[in-house]
Amino acid sequence: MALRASLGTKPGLTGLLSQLSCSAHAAARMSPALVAQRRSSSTSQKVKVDFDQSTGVAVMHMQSPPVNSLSLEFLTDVCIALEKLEMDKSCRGLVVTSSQPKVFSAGLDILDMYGKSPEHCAEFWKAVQEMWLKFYGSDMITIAAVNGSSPAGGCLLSMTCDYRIMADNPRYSIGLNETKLGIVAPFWFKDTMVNTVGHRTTEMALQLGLLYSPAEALKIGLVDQLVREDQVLTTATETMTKWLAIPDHARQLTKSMMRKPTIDKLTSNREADVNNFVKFITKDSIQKSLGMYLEMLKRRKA
Ligand code: CO8
Repeated sequence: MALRASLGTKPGLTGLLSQLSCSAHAAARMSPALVAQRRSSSTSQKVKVDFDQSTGVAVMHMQSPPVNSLSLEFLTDVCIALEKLEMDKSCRGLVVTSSQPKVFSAGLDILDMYGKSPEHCAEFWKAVQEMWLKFYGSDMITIAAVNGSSPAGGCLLSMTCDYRIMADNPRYSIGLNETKLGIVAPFWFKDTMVNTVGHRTTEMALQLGLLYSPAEALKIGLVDQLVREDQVLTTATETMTKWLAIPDHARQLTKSMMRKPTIDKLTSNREADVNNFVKFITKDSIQKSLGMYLEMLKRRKA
């Protein structure tokens, strides 16, 4: 406890075992003036974070136009923002949402995997791993406010969260559609989906590269709740209140118990996973598939 106080950081899931007595409640009774002072906002070009210290809840707005595709630069900004929040002991919950119309995130930036050097691909993949490790292993309560389409890496990002609320708009879709691009979701994408919707559903979803409508996603448990589009963020904030009522140490230990084996599988194989990715993605046949997919995206627009 003393260590946590002096460093001003969260204890970390492993450190929690020895710190079961730590305080679980950040919300203090404050005057309105003090409450106003305790709202802070930090912005990189692509990530805006609003943190309300009176509730201990931050909202991360992804604002990387046009479609929040997860480029190396964007992933780096997201990881830095997340790291800062994780280090702040007063931040207990995080809502992740999109500032872009109609899209939560278009997944990994294909341009970071197409026509790039092996060195660049390796750098990029390390950043993808880092994002997943940080979100999936976060001590904070994480809620995805999915206010638009969320294919592939976008779906992965939302699945790393503890709870998913999606806009009930049949034009939106969510899922791991990698096979449709001629690429293969790596084992930790697969594991995250298995942990979310179960083995059989994942097996079909991954092989067929299925993108689900919000109603279908709710049915298979890929998202937890559908609400009207203009209510996604407010519902996320309301839902957060319920999660905040649980003592942090108990919830965090439970989260760790559920997720640690999946996380350990990647952390003990990170380098091999990077090498596999680079070897796979730089193959001529895979590059050709990605090129065709990019063409298809452009044609569809025309
Ligand atoms: N990466 C790069 N650029 C993209 C991406 C992307 N993922 N998605 C869209 N764009 C580009 C489009 O090409 C278009 O560019 P331009 O304006 O230059 O023509 C621009 O963004 C806007 O796109 P749209 O006009 O299509 O926007 P819409 O609002 O109509 O549609 C969608 C938004 C639904 C998100 C649509 O863009 C879409 O379906 N995008 C593709 C999504 C996708 O399939 N992503 C998969 C990425 S791969 C991944 O995340 C996991 C890879 C795991 C690798 C494993 C290897 C071993």
